[in-house]
Amino acid sequence: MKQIVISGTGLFTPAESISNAELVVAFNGYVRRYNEKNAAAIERGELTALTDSNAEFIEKASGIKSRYVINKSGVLDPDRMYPYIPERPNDQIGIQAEIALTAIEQALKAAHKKPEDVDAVIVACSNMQRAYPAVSVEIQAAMGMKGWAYDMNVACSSATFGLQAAGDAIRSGSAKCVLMVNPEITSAHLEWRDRDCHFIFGDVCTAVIVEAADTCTSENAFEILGTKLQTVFSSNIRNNFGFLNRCDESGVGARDKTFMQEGRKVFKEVCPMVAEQISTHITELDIPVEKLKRMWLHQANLSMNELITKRVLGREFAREEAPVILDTYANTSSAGSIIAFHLHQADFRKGEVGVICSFGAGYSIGSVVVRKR
Ligand code: CO8
Repeated sequence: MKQIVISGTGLFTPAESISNAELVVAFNGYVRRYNEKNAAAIERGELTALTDSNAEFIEKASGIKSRYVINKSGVLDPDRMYPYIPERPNDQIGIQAEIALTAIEQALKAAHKKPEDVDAVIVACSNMQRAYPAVSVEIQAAMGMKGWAYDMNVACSSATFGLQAAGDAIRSGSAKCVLMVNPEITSAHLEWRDRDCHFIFGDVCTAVIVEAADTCTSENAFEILGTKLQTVFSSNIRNNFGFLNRCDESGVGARDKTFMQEGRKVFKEVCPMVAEQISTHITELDIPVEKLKRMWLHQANLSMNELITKRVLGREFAREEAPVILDTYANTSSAGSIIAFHLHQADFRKGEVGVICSFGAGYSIGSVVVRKR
């Protein structure tokens, strides 16, 4: 079977970042205003008073210290609590395609490829800015790439599912060199006014070049030894925003039209599934766990990643065995495991093995076992 490789990765990080302390000041400002405005209804028991958030709680519960965002001022305005991202005319590049360009250029450079070498583009992320045309087709045009492009969404697992799709396309002969890109503007679909989740997400874009080993000229490539995907339906992470919304006016703008989750349940149900999947996957590939140098895990929660890593390795572990980028980037949905891979792979020597693993809404889990060439 044709050997598939990851020959380059890239990362775009927005210029603006919000610390937990800044976020909590804005959130608590919103809470004060809400409670003052609704004092009479709260007094009558018709509404529940909102409770302050807390920066220490956020770091302790999640491991997140700050997050990058496309726009900080809108999020931190207690009268707004959403980013300002102005609509653009149709003859200008869209914001989601635009944030992809820097990451793509880095990935192409690392892979020693030019735009004309790429013949397929897959945009894999948890939300697209419009129904159509596909963001991937816009990116393809902006980069001057040929071939075909499509968008796909498997929430936080989009990138690992995208890597499998890219490998399959190359193996089947429908493409030679695939660009897989994850432009995540999570700030636009996070409910910044909900204390339970307002701290979770950040914006970013990652890009990956996938090709056959025989066309690869990058000195820093990883062979994909195997991909394994799993989905099990659950509504514990859910967002009901969609094209049918206007067909029932009663639900327009309701809380369920942005990100919602039962965080505790997700934690309890997903951790064992992820550990089991990684262990099974490496066993199927005849890789003893002692040979696993690194796990580039989805970045949703620090304790979650510690639990999964301990279960897979069966022992205490050093931080570099499961690197954390969550502290500065927060949860960037599909991009998290790819950021970890991009930033923490320079020390890999030929033959060393690691696993990229993502998990999230669906539920969905994807693992991609790689070996340094
Ligand atoms: N400040 C202070 N206290 C708080 C706050 C806050 N901000 N929030 C909650 N509390 C309080 C609660 O009221 C509760 O108090 P009490 O015990 O008195 O009732 C206490 O803290 C504990 O609350 P929780 O049980 O909710 O807190 P946890 O310890 O479970 O931590 C987490 C919450 C951090 C959310 C945790 O459950 C978690 O990380 N779970 C895993 C979640 C996860 O992995 N989700 C994956 C989602 S990502 C994905 O799939 C992509 C979706 C698509 C992208 C969407 C982009 C927007």
